[in-house]
Amino acid sequence: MQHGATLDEFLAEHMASMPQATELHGLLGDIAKACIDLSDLVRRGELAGVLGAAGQENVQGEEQKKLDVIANDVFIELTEGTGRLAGLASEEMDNHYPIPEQHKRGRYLLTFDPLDGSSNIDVNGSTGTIFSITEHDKDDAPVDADFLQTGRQQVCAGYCLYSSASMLVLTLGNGVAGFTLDNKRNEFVLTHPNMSVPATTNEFAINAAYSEHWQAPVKQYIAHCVAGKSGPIGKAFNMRWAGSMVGDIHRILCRGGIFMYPLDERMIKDGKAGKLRLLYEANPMGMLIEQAGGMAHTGLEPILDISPDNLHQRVPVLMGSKEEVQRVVDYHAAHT
Ligand code: P6P
Repeated sequence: MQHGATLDEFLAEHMASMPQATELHGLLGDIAKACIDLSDLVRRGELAGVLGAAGQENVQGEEQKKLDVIANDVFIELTEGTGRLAGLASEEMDNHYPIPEQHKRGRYLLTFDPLDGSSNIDVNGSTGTIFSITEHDKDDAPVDADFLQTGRQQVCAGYCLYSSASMLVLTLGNGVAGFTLDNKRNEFVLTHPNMSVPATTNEFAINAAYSEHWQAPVKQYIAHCVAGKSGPIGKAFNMRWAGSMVGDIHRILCRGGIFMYPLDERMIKDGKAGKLRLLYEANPMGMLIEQAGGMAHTGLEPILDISPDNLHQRVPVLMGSKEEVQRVVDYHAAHT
């Protein structure tokens, strides 16, 4: 498929041989529409009156931004009545959102983080929407447990990055494609047909403010990175931390890197298994990274193999260039 094709044209060609293509193609069109609406709101910021706190907390106990709530509502409004979804679940809702009685239920479950990195929104930093699509192959309405599928069961995963350009990046299980929003046409246009993560890198992404809490394998790895050419890894490293997983993962899909949000002693004390959520952050991003030739791991197991316990389960996250992720996995093995 050539540069400049629209998302619609790309999906028509790539999904021609897929079963239920029409419904999934339509759902991706709905998601694209929601992302275009959000991109406009993010870009207009204060002019649209969407900055600042919403004055309430979400199920994670995190302060919600106005745009967290607005983004969640935009996705519900644009998808609940299309007959393509059996249900939705998101970071912003305690339980799943059932399709209202008056609407036909469809085949797919949409699990999403409506506005990832929302702490960046008031300072004009990168933010994004992350989405994961699985199937609900039962006649009855789904319950929360029906969303608890492994990352390997995703039929589609993607994100929309709201940054200097807005980009939709997705995988249907056969490679990763990136589309740039043409604001003049309000269309996503194919600009990155085959995104792939370089196997090697010299760039790591981690919030180094928490280094005192890291466990031994992570402390050892970062120490080896900053030891530079004379250190055990034998090369000088650079560091980036976007404060939004979408921003960091997009950079890694473009030029390589290793993204780390590991388990640390603070989390263990708080009874948490990590910071990032499995169903709507680690799984969709893990599918994209693996489809792009990278590696997605907790340090102890591949992320996509995890059987979820609950909608908002947290996991440690290491993902990106295979050589460095494997190195950190080896450091974990050496410490067990
Ligand atoms: P910290 C955003 O809140 C998020 O969930 C990810 O998008 C991002 O990578 C991470 O948390 C940032 O966490 O602790 O650096 O603010």
